Amino acid sequence: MNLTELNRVATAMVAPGKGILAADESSGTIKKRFDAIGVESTEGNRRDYREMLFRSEEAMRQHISGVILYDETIWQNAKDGTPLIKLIEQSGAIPGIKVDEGTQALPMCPGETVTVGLDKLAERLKKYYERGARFAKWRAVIDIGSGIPSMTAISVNAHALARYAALCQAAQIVPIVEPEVLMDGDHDIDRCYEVTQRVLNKTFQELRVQRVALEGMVLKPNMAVSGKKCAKQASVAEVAEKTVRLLKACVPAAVPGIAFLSGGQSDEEATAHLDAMNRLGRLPWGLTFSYGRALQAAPQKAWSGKAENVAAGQRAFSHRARMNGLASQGKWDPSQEKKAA
Ligand code: 5MM
Repeated sequence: MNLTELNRVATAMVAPGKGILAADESSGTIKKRFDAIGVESTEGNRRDYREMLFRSEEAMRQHISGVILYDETIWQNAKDGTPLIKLIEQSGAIPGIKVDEGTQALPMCPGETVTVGLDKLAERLKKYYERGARFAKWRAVIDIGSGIPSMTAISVNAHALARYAALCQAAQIVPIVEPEVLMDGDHDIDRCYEVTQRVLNKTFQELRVQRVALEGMVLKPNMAVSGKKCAKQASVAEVAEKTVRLLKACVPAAVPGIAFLSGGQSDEEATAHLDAMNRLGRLPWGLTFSYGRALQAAPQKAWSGKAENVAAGQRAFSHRARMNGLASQGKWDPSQEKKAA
């Protein structure tokens, strides 16, 4: 393992003004997104949609450091025969790959899941590296509810995340470690804080036990936010202050960067939260975005599966990428949203 090179890639993934496009929706998830805009989820439509994003010159060159791909996409070619992964490389962004195989019910733990995909992972990573992937992603899902999460769910998911991360580094691939505490539910921000703290502490304990080099990874956490159904929604300032406090307590400074998931926040909320955190002063790590929905909802709607809407889809994507690029430097302002509209 070449740690200097892993650290170089991880640092580039969280470069100031840039962040990660999470375009790694599995077949089930992309179908849901396409259903919402009335587009059939065929292989061709998935290709056309992602090609539209990766050919968005301004967004890709200036605001996107890396793209997380799904297995189908990393082997797909654009309409003109260029591999989609080459479009990403040509834009200067780094290609990455989702390598988990989703979640399964966790035995003896009703309502909880464990993320699977470790079998044959070493062989798969080798093929992805040869294809050009320089980072990978694995998402663990922790739900908050009555009596959950259990220590069992936190522990087995942290163990799997660390196993995955160690395998990635051995294959010269930077692992994005994503332990997502869901924001569904009616819990308040303090409950989210407390659960996320337990999850992050256990995850970093496992990473150390399994000898993962913290300098060669990126963390992709949720923010400390109120549950979607909570009557009292925390303000932007409270989310920023509590999230940064939480991360400072749990994430060693050796980690080069933290790239948040959006988790169901609206586009503008996700941007405002990131911006407010970056305005809080000097932080030990780079703090940026690795958004799926908060980057793609607008371009999906603008495109709606029609070739004549490609330019509008690219404009919508570039706008969100630019807004989040500003937020990653604490330079965003709501008036910039209005100006573009
Ligand atoms: C883009 O969605 C990713 C893949 O999800 P599925 O395996 O469920 O299809 C997902 O892992 C994503 O990278 C993160 O959850 C962050 O996405 P959001 O939309 O929460 O920013």
